Amino acid sequence: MAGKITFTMLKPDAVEANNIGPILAKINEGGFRIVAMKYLRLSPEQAGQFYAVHKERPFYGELVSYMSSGPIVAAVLTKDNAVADFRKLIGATDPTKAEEGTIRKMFAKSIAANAIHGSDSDENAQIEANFFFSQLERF
Ligand code: IDP
Ligand code: MG
Repeated sequence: MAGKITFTMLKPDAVEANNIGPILAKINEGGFRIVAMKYLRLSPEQAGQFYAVHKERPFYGELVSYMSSGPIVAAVLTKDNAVADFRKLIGATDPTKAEEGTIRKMFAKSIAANAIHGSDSDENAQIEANFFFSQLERF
């Protein structure tokens, strides 16, 4: 069976727009439980490390400076089939292509400032959760 945890960040645009509450409500309505959460600001070094897989992509510099431009909320979520179901809930990377009712369609400003992150695999969910949280329970 697919894994039970995924990792998310509410990105600087979502925090700046005061959308933490509405987005967390959507996450709960989607059937996810929040099992770890913190509010913090990434340094450029930390943002670069988190997104190291995208180092060769043309938007890497923009992404790193954007993700360190203001505070974020990082959280670990649980649900059966968490990774795939959460990707469905947040919608496409480009909000103009995201389906109606998805978090990115509702809250994202642009393809870079797209409101929210969601892990793309069970393995990355664990790696990303461990990047922010050191004392995770086992789920
Ligand atoms: P994802 O967040 O939907 O998994 P990825 O392709 O993994 O999308 O890209 C990571 C993040 O990089 C995106 O969420 C977005 O913030 C940013 N990004 C992706 N593509 C572009 C682009 O073409 N221009 C600027 N930023 C981008
Ligand atoms: Mg991704």
